[in-house]
Amino acid sequence: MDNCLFCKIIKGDIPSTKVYEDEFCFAFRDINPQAPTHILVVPREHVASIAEAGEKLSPEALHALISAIGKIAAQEGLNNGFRVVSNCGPDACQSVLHLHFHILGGRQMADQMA
Ligand code: DGP
Repeated sequence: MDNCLFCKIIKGDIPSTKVYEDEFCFAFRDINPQAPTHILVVPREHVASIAEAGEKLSPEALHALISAIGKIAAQEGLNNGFRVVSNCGPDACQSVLHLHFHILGGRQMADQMA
């Protein structure tokens, strides 16, 4: 999608620190990290959020996204655990309308999720 920030990052039109890519996914470091490790995993295909991912993405792409999260966590040495967050819509403060999973790790997370 032409005016989507994450589509531009996937295409390389906007620079990012890539940590992983495959046929279906792209992952890069968050510009405003909220933990020692903070990575965004996104599908190459534009979908706005997880609310429409099940309908719009192929089973292969959905599987690749979940697999990528595990591979990246291992690659980053998050052996003591990590948190995965996908903000969806205004109530969750989603600011970029291209589905993304935050991988947060490298410190003890708060007990409360929100
Ligand atoms: P969310 O609020 O869940 O939509 O998260 C969007 C995230 O995207 C937020 O943590 C900051 C990150 N972000 C925004 N613009 C850029 C950018 O240009 N580059 C990178 N690497 N991350 C960005």
